[in-house]
Amino acid sequence: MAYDYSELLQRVEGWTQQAYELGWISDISPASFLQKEKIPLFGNSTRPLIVAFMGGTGVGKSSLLNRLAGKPIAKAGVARPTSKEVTLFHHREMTLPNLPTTDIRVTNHDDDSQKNVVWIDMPDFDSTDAHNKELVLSWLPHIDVLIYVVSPERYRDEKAWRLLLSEGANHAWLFVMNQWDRGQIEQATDFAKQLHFAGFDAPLIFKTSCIETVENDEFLKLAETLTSLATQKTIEQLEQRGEHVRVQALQNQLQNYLMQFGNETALKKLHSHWLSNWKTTATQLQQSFAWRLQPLAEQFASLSPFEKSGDLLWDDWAQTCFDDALNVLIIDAQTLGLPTTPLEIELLVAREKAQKQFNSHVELQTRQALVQRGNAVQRALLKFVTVAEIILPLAAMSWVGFQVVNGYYESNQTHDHYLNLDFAIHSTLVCGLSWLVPFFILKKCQPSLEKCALRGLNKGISQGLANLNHEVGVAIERFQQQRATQLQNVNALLVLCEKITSEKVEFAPNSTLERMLID
Ligand SMILES: Nc1nc2c(ncn2[C@@H]2O[C@H](COP(=O)(O)OP(=O)(O)OP(=O)(O)O)[C@@H](O)[C@H]2O)c(=O)[nH]1
Ligand SMILES: [Mg+2]
Repeated sequence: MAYDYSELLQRVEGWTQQAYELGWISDISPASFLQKEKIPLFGNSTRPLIVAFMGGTGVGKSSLLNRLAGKPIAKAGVARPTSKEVTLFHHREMTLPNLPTTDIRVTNHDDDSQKNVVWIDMPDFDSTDAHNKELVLSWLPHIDVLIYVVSPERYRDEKAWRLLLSEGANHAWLFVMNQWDRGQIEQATDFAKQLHFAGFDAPLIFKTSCIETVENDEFLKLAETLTSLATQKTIEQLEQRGEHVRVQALQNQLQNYLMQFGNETALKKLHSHWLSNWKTTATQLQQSFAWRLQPLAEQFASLSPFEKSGDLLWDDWAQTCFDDALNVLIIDAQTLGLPTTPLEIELLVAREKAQKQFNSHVELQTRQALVQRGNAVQRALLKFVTVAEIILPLAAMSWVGFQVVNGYYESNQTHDHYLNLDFAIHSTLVCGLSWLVPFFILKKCQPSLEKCALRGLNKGISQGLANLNHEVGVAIERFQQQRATQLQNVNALLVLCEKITSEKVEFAPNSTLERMLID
């Protein structure tokens, strides 16, 4: 075999576990293929053919095994159901190390012609006793050939029929119409038709009677057919086919998972739906914050400390509003056919950190606005005016000083009169104005602490909301990446499945074995 089946199962189990933990699959035991996996009854590689009588209660399964044994080894009777345990009948030299200890009865024989067959009588499948059904289901994975026993009156048994359809490909099948002593040929023909409908082209049906000898009793033929099949080659072929069937079931299951992971278009739609929903939510939040801005700005301006984070803008109402938007996103994902649990897990961080992150953005921006008052233009102008407040009076005074010195010098030369009253008034005015004008501009243009806080709050709100949107975007992106990884993992498993099933198991057309199998 190109790839080891048990290795594949191990890998599938590993993947199933982690995919379940991350919420990509919803059930820890969805892999029916893993549940059905055999715990081998035999320690060594060569093993006998395992054959079991299965069917509704009272059709004569135990009676058939007793007939084969030549003595009453299994309980047969009129009580319904009679058998409540599994009866094994095999050669004395055979050892079955891994047998379950409860509900089992073992009888040995010395017939060497039956050395390679283990016969099993199972309880009825359609039982009113749930324990019987469980017992049958737990033994099914070990069975190579299922002998489906019916009676002429009860060959249309619904439950057993459903089992046949669901388990069909997992085993080889033989059919027995027991109680043939009261059977009609039409009933056997109708049964054959029914099997044909189920997928058996030429089913092997044996008519038997365990009570009285009837004409055409085919019990010996049945025993011989099974004994002839008990070769290592057939057992290996059946085993390999069984594995193929289980791998195919596994492939179907994995394909199912792939479908549950949704598609790329859905992912793109999810993001664009979020963006348009977020616009509405952000506007709603912004409007809801408006009435609290003024008192909050006043509190910031008064520089009184905040006692709790709820004192800032993000309150319970805002959180509910944000949660609602995220819930809509999850419902959207569900509608678009995407798995919701991993998305919910990713969104949890954004959900839980919303208040802290939003409030810290608002606080930081407000604090910065209080430190750096006004906008860039205002700040440049204020700087300029502050400088002017110093430079202009100095310049004016220097100019006046120069005029005084110059006037004095010129009056000495020309013996003209020295600086007059006008000069004194004008120079006082120039000096005064050169100081007063920048002083008033500075006073008028300097924004109040309250105004700055308000501006910081507004900026913080915008940044906080943008940050929330960014966080959700990141969560969607992580969800997208995780999905890609899961897809990769499942596809890798599918390739391994393909490797196993590519090796075909061929059966000779129309051979006994081929007639016992359906796809
Ligand atoms: N007429 C007739 N009766 C049979 C035949 N085989 C079995 N019986 C009777 O059918 C009844 C049920 O037989 P069992 O062998 O206990 O049937 P079973 O399928 O094992 O039933 P459960 O253990 O309840 O599942 C018994 O009374 C048998 O004597 C048969 O070939 N012909
Ligand atoms: Mg029985």
